[in-house]
Amino acid sequence: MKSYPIAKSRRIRSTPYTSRIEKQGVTAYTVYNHMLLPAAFGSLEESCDHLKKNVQVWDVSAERQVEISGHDSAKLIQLMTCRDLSKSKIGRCYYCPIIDENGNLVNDPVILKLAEDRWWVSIADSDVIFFAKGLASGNNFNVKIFEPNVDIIAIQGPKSFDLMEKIFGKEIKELKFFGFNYYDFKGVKHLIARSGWSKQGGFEIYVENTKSGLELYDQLFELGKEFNVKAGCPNLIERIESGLLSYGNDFDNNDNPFECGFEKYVNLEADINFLGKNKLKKIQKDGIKRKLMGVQIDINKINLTKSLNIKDEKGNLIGDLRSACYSPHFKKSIGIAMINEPYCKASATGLLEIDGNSIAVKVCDLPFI
Ligand code: THG
Repeated sequence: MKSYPIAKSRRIRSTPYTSRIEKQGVTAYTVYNHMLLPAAFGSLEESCDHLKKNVQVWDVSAERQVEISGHDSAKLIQLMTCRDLSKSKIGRCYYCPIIDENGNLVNDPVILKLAEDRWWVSIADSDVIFFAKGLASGNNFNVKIFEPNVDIIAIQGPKSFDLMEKIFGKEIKELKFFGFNYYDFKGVKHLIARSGWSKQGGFEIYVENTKSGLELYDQLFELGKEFNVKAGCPNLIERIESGLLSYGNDFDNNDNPFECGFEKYVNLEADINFLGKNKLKKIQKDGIKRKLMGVQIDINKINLTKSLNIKDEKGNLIGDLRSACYSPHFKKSIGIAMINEPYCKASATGLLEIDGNSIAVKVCDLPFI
């Protein structure tokens, strides 16, 4: 497929690291939260293999923060998510579905509790800031909402622990999954969380001091030589194999959290107030009619640019394929699809039309690995 360059402009924001990753060989961008997000550094298969064995440094500045602070901030945060945050702790990250008045998904951020009255909502690709501002003004909440100057660098892969120890000392290895704390780099404190959009382990550095962050970025590559460090980015193959879902690709504002397998983050029994709570109670009572499932696809190359219909042998629609890639691990193509009842169970089969050919599809559970 022929590819076309993105015409850069002020509207498609660069990051502090853009000039660096361009020197390091970024070969494709996507746009995420109106900002450049690297999508490839050469072959996705080679990058996936490298990520599983070594360490990569990712410019994920596009994971923007919505800062919500002030007297009613905890109330507003809870109003936005169906996950019970009443017992949440400072220094912890929480993966939280954001839900609208219909019980549908608006975003799936990581929420960081910085203080009892100060939060960062680390968003996926939708304009959560306007949703938050609308709710705050409609409810006369006493809050301040803005996008702070925070640009995340992710350090991912099995050797990320040794690399981070070299820079921040051995305390960094004691950080628990989805915990965060502040660590010193040459006299500047950086918020570092044990998190990241891969299942290979690692950290995310929420850089507020850009100058120090750029120095840190260069240091990671300097000290990372012995660990075979490379520039990378969220990897399509690794994230599909791991079942990490992508807002806008696998699900969007037409889908509810039960359909997307988020039920463990839906707390309908808790004594909390959130948007869409009654709608979600009804959806739970009535039961869902479709579900996000894994699919194995009988083809050795696939590049989705839109969702594709999956049909039964009679031509009836049974679902739509929303993400897909060739997986060297499984030696076949795999994908994430919204599958209708009664086909949304492992081992159901269907057909996909690709370039005029009919391709066999087999439904399976998520995650693949
Ligand atoms: N890190 C930060 N911000 C982000 C992302 C991130 N914003 C955008 C996007 N990614 C949000 N989506 C996700 C999806 C999955 C996870 C994190 C963010 C994730 N899930 C773990 C899992 O599924 O195993 C853990 C979830 C849990 O606590 O149970 O990490 O990556 N800063």
